[in-house]
Amino acid sequence: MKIVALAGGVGGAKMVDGLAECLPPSDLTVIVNTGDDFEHYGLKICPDLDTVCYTLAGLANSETGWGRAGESWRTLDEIKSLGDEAWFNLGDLDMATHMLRTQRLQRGELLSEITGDFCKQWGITVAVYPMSNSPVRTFIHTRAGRRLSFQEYFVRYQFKPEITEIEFEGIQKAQVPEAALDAIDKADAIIYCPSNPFVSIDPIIQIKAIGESIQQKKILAVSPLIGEHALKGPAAKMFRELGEVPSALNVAKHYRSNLSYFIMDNQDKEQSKTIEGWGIMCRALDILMPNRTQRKRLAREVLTFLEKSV
Ligand code: FO1
Repeated sequence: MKIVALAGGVGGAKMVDGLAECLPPSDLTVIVNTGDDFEHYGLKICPDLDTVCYTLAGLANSETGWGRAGESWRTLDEIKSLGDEAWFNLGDLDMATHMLRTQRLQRGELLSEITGDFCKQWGITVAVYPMSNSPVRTFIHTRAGRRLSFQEYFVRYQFKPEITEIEFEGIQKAQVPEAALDAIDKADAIIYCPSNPFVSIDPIIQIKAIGESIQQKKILAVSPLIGEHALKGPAAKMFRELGEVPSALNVAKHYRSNLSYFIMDNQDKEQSKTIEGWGIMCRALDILMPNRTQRKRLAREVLTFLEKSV
């Protein structure tokens, strides 16, 4: 079964890792959010691409989910001793990725090409694409009237500021890699990974070329919430601040227009009746993925559900 997985953040990377354990490489394509990307110390940083690739390559820091395992912080410590606030934690190993990527982008290479080369070097056989080769930047508008880059909001201010609006700068001019659109065209199903609906999945599906091409496809979403809580990050808080109760039901409602299947946690099973009333087939599973075995287990259950339904 050919799958295209849309992913961002740590939850998305875990789901992708599980799917990569269950599918032959030729049957899995990953399209990753680049709205979190930003320039820092003159380096182009692509956190979600790196989180997905480090996870697939078994290089990721297992405590945080992002950055590298066995990381050292000598350069960042030196940056601090030179008086910089150093609010974004860039490790020495991670710095190599950003330096080389930045140099190659400045030479005019495409982000998708660079990512493909890095995947080869990291022994990743699954196809991983950025959602756009041109910049798409997520900005968070806050109640205090500020327009924060995603990383400033998420890391510098620990997603404390109250959100009033989310903006995807550059999304109208997004250039989706041809191979990513081709993979959607050939896919049997699309999986929205358990990532933040507002700042990880929306930036991908709101790109016109992607939104239109997935319309013809069977789409399954995995809830990033259990009860009223996000497994990680600001998803639940964003629901509240944007006027919705954080719930599996409201995640399904958020994606409703073209969703065929929805996976929620066992804890939220009683919400499936309402969601199935919208014509969306539901399955309640244990959606926690604390380790690689559980990632594979959940991915297998999701694929079995799809195979029986598509
Ligand atoms: N997340 C943090 O909460 N604190 C950090 O200092 C931090 C640094 C960082 C460096 C590289 C990278 O690829 C990711 C990093 N992240 C950090 C995660 C990043 O903010 C992602 O955008 C989130 O995982 C959400 O997608």
